[in-house]
Amino acid sequence: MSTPTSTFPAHASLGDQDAWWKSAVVYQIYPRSFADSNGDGIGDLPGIIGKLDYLEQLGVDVIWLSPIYKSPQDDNGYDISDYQDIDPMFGTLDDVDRLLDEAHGRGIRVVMDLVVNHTSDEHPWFIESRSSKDNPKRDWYWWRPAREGMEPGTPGAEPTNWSSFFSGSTWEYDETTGEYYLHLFSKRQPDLNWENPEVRHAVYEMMNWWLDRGIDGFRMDVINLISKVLPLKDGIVHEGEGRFGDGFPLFTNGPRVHEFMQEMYREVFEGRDKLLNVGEMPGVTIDEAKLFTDPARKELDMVFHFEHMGVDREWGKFGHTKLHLPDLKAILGRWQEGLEESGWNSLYWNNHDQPRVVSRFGNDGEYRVESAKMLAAILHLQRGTPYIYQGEEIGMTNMPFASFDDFQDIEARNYYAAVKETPGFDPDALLANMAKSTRDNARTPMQWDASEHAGFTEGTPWMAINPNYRDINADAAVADEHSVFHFYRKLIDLRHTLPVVVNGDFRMLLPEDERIYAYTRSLDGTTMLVLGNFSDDEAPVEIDDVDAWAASELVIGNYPAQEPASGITLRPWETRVYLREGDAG
Ligand code: TEU
Ligand code: CA
Repeated sequence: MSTPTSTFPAHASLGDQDAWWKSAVVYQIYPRSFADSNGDGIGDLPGIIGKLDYLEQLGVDVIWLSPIYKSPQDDNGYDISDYQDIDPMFGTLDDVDRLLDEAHGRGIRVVMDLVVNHTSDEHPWFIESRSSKDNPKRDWYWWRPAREGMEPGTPGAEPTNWSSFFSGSTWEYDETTGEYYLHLFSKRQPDLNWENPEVRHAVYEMMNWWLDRGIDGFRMDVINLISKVLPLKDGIVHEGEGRFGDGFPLFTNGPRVHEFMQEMYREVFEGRDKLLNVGEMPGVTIDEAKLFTDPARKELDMVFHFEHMGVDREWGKFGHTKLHLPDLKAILGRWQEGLEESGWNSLYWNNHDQPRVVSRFGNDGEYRVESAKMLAAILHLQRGTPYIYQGEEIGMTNMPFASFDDFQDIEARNYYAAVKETPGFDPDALLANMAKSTRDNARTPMQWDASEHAGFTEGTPWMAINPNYRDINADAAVADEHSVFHFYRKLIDLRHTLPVVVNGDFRMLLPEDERIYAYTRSLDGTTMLVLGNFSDDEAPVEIDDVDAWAASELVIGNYPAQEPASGITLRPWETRVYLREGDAG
């Protein structure tokens, strides 16, 4: 196997070579829906290799692969039964080696998804653990007897009253040994017991095996859930939650999580360089994120928080409300300010768990292209590392789901099964809400061209393809110099070439404006003004010395430049990015 010498670009903006990821852009691939090379309707590794030229043209520096390991696919691969082998549906370890060579040869690093809060129930570790109470691996998972005085297997007999992310209890009764095991997610995703040093060291050994194979880091799935408050106890029961209590505070950012992360660093990352390690952290706060990402603490490089992913939700995942822009600005502004001194932000609108941002926060009809570009500019020019989710760069939209049967995701299917029997259940209202926020929106196949099945597969796609693929596809985008794709390419280039984008101080403007998102970045006497109109209306930008800004250099925009009579009035979904010398703004 020829290993091309890797030519990782050292971008102009870098101060600290080890923090190369400060000027990098990451592209997330959901392999099952990215590109199918063998006609079985499921994306695979050879399919990804075939698209590396496209990703190189886009200009991304890293690809993050959602799990490709052996898995029964209960949660589309986030239920792993062998951490050191590839599920045949995606390919082989040789395919991984080829992907690494081909990506590295193009200056693109490869980060793998690490899912170690839980395994699949088909993992050999769990099969042993569940086999008997005195099996040596019994304590690799969380086993507990039924609640005192309760009949095992009956509702309420679970050891704690926690509810799962995927509905129902977090405990599954196992007849074999008459005890329950813990699963924060599906019952086929038993939680590993990180209190057990044998578990931790088995995980570190596997991580080292992957890094020795040549990968460039990890995206760590729900890594802030690995430490639970002991002893395990009930959560507070909130109004409307039925018999379930809120376990979230008892398993999120737990008492030993930093100890475990620092141990992981010592056992795995010490002495290695040029890696990118990002922790996915539901419920992480700014104060916690400062601890996780402070370089002096040797834990992680950055984290994904979820605060802005709840901004348009009244209650839970499927209770959608309209975006109130000041709320979004308050959240993202706080995170910019909170991590300015030490630590680092991840910047994202999309991933495989979230609906498509142009449908969620933009206008995916009349102003789909303008709003997709505006959203991209607002995100990418903040301080942090931007993440692009497959299809976001061509403005892919939510899917027009028409029935509960259209949902394939376990989160949506379990939720529907749990609520459809409740009194007053309104199927039409729930379907409308679920269609807007189900994770399925992110998992429809990538739209490559206008041919049958959007060029994703020669076979029958595992999931229906968005019918708008004839107009919205990568081929058309690459061919159109005014497309969302080329706008993303220019934003990525700005991050690679303008130090103010990487290291500039952030300042939010117009926090209360309900249509305009405005902020500045400033560094060494250069100031950048980033503007976005989150509305279908024209909107004036009422900031200090607006005329001076209007007369300054327009670095990027999504409308033809217009000569200002005076001031700045943004057109519907317009973004403008100005650059000035001098500490303006
Ligand atoms: O997601 C963690 C997580 O919290 C999500 O389930 C999120 O809360 C929810 O999807 C928001 O609607 C990670 C993975 O990204 C997700 O795909 C997995 O299902 C989950 O962990 C379990 O591994
Ligand atoms: Ca395939």
